Amino acid sequence: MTEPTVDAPGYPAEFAERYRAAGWWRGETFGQMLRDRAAEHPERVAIVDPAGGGRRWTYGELDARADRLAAGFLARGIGKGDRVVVQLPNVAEFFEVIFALFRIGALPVFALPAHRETEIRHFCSFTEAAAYVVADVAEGYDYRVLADKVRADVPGLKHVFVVGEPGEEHTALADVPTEPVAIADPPLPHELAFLQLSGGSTGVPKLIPRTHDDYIYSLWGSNEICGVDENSVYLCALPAAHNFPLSSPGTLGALYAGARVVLAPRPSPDVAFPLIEREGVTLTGLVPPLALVWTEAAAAGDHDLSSLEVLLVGGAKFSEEAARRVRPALGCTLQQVFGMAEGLVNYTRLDDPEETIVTTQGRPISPDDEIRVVDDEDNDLPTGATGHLLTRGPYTIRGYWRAPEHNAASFTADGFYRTGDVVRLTDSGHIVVEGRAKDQINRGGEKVAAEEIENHILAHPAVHDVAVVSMPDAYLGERTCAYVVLREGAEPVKSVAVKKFVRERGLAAFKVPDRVEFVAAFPQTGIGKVSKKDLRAAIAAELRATAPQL
Ligand code: OOB
Repeated sequence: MTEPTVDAPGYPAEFAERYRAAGWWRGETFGQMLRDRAAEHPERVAIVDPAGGGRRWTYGELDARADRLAAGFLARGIGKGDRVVVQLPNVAEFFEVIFALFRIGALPVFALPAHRETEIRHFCSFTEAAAYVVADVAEGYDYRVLADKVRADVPGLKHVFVVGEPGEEHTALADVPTEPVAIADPPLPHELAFLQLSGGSTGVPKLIPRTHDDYIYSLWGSNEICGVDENSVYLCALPAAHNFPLSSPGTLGALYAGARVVLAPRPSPDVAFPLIEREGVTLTGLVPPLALVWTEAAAAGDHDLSSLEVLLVGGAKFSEEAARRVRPALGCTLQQVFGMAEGLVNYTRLDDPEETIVTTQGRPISPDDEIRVVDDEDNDLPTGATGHLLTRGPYTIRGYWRAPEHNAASFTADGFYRTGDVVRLTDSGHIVVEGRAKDQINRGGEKVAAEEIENHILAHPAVHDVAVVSMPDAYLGERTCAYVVLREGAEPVKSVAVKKFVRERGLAAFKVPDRVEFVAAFPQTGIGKVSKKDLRAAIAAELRATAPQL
């Protein structure tokens, strides 16, 4: 049964029945999946954590740890349905924590290590989180200080659990596990497993409710397409909490297959290449800017990367020129991935012709993924025409969590998700991403919602109006440009001061505008709205005019 709940619209019963009958939804849960793998091969290594002193946890060990931590969470009053914000770097505890939460039916809320107090405060207060899990210090940043700031503003947040050395008001995660207990009310396959973050185009990030059934389908569906089996070794180079390295096929896909997960503390070649060589990594996933860096670094030839069979690239458009360089440079097959945390994931297939691999963003995982390409009035367009991508299917959500107004705008009445992506379909059914209609900047895979940054800049006392747009960038694909109109009579402000102002409001660094331009007024559209199209054209022209001549 998947009737709508108070928190989010579920899959209508007729669809749930269809997805079960088709065999997509297998009635599994994450807690049971780990239990099964541990029973099948307890001694096989599940997680390799070079940052954590080179720890190697077997399936048996991960399973036992998750049981003990689950019991400890229950003993501290965290139970089914409770939300727990998890913000961890790529360390083994990330998996111990999420599997413990999965087992008791508490919902991890997946924050990224880059998030700062504004975002974390929102996640904790909006989800009424019972707990927040952080590292002590990672990449030189002290998350305990962040936790204290958040807790001061969110009194309902009862627990802060720290991986490593806790602060005074915190609990060391290592002190939480207790003797395993039987879980009285374990989650059911159709129930929510976690809340993922949306890249978003609105003032605050929206939360994406994913069920055990739907997400697990995306895992084994991805495994089949990407050739992941028990002999695979997946390198997690991107932040583990992001949907791409989590599930496409990602760490959870690898664990579903009984494969090995290697955690890279950073994605740079100096860290990742020795790990590939030492651990015999067979596949990994990267955003386009990193894929470029890797192809260049591989040419130096200092490391044996011959174990690498598949490189998945997604999160932002991978240019055809860059895509063509992958196979010669890295000696592996490229798989383009066009996915979204809301659901739909497309892959080029391993046996697609090279031209398809380098010129398209793949096709859906499931025969039951419904794809529509429509015009501005939702009329279906003929194959090959460029239009808005709408989708519905066995692992695409029917609505955001506690967001009825957004849902009315982001979904059609019959449940199709409006992706905000502008695409066309090839005759072979592959999707080519041509652009975007949503008000978002895709900064090399990191999504910046224009409205969110505009709201922060508007809080500056000298600012009358602001419009945030993308500008082309050779490395990241896009960067962020804020056009600012100052208040009449306001003291002149420098662009660095605007950037500093945004940074000091406690936002992830990738959201600070790369460039700030001051103008007297904005160009307008025919009906008097700010014309972002003209602003984008203006900054692109300016960049061309000032680019160093080759
Ligand atoms: C992935 O997920 P999100 O939720 O961070 O971002 C989704 C959006 C898409 O709607 C699209 O605008 C863009 O990111 N995108 C791409 C792309 N992959 C994602 N645009 C062009 N080409 C691509 N290959 O980014 C994500 C989730 C799962 C797997 C892979 C990526």
